Amino acid sequence: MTTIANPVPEQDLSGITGKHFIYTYANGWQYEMYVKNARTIDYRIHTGLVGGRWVKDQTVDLVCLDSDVYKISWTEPTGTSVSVNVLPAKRRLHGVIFFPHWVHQHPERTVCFQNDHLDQMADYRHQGPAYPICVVPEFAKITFLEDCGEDNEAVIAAAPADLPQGYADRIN
Ligand code: FER
Repeated sequence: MTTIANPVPEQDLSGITGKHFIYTYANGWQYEMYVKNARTIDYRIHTGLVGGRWVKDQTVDLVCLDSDVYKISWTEPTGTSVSVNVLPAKRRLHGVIFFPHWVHQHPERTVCFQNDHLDQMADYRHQGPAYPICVVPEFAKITFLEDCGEDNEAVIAAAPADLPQGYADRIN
């Protein structure tokens, strides 16, 4: 039971840590996420405004809201902020992406393996402009889901363009 003094429900993250999933938002954008551990995700963006972008070791806030309901939130080095609700068993996801104005104007600047360009991203973020923020709230269907265990560096280890043919189209 939660109370005013203790509003935090039981935090069992074992249903999300180690999970690797591919999902398509209602606007057609296809994303892939690996929840490497309770503090860290790796991801690839297959299609959409910043398709081709990929990132390892993004620090996140991960919580359990209820059984089979998780929320993952973070701010990117670019200044883009994301909050994603994930319901793995229901294969349902809802993401809200908050793009700074400069990313919306010049998405191609962020399409890279970000880990190799962190100083460049910090420069762009500083340059801005940040405002107006472009808010993109969308539901998505999880089309592929597997358990890879925690801290597996092989799950997200190549650019979206260098994956085997059909990699992101697998359905299970
Ligand atoms: C997601 C939505 C947005 C996601 C990542 C982003 C891994 C990142 C966007 C960006 O940095 O431009 O569902 O999952």
